[in-house]
Amino acid sequence: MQNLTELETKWKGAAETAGSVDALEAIRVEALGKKGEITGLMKTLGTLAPEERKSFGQQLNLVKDAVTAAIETRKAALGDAAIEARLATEKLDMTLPARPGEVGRIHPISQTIDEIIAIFGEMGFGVREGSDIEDDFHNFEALNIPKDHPARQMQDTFYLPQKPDGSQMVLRTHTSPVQIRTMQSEQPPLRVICPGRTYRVDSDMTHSPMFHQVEGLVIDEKTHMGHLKGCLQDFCRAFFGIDDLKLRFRPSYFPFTEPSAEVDIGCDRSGGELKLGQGNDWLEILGCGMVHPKVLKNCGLDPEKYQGFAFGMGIERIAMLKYGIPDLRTFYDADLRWLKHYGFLPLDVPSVVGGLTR
Ligand code: 2NL
Repeated sequence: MQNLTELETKWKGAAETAGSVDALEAIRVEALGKKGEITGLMKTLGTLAPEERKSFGQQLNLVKDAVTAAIETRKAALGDAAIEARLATEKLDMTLPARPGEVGRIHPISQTIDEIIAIFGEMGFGVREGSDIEDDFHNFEALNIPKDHPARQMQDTFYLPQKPDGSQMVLRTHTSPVQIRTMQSEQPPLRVICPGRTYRVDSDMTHSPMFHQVEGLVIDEKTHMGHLKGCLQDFCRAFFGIDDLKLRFRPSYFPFTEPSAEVDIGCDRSGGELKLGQGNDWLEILGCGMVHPKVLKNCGLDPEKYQGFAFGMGIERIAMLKYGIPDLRTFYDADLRWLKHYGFLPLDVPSVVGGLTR
């Protein structure tokens, strides 16, 4: 069995001597991230005999708490020092004119959102936006996500401090609350897409605690799965600019849709690089389904009269695929050289007529 004292000493030592916020974050991921050493040991608890599991589990939790505390302490110290250093050295004169010949760039996330809006706009969809801070009802309850659902756990959702009545607001974990509010305040027929920022407690190479999503919602009296398939097929073909792109609808599960499906697009991985629209492989790009009758009811719509479909996708992911951006984390670095390479000129306004791709 692992020597837990050594484990604690090792990671506390690493945290206390970390030389930068980045180095400290790397240590956190190695120790406590989804694939971290301590997290790995947590996962082995299930294989132990009950007696052993209890005592080892308790000790391991103490180690986890101690390492977490050491990281937090070091983070505070490094953070203060880093801010002081930046304040002392970085002064920007915001009144200076732009350099002649230099043009600002549109961030690939903004460009991708504008492209999605242009495609769905052409199909008759409107755009709705909401607040990043939501209540439990609009983010979870109305969506038929039960109280004990894993998505609600502290590890997945950012909770705001408790209010006097005991309730807690959350940073929205998807843009669905915007659609819930649309169903509550507008009458069908509805055709809307909801792009925006979303938040989950997750940070590693392929996950950012803040990311972007777009969700879509269509509600009418006779809207069916055929409309869903046609709509998403037209979208994918227009977005990736591939007229004969193949789609596969794979049965899946979401609490808010029934039936539910995940959509894969055809791709080729044989040559070591990924080619969309060729070959015999599949790549998952979005989730969808027919809005659950309970969700309609929760929004005050009569499920006997109305039905419809919804879908959701991650914007970073489809932007990376379309524009060949290899690393998720670079989206948020505000690196001007990166922006000059991957960014778009202000006059590159997406429109379906002009063709969306450059
Ligand atoms: C995914 C899957 C999905 C929805 C989102 C939705 C919203 C309402 C009612 C019913 Cl208000 N459904 N949204 C439905 C299916 C899938 O997202 O993979 N997103 C990244």
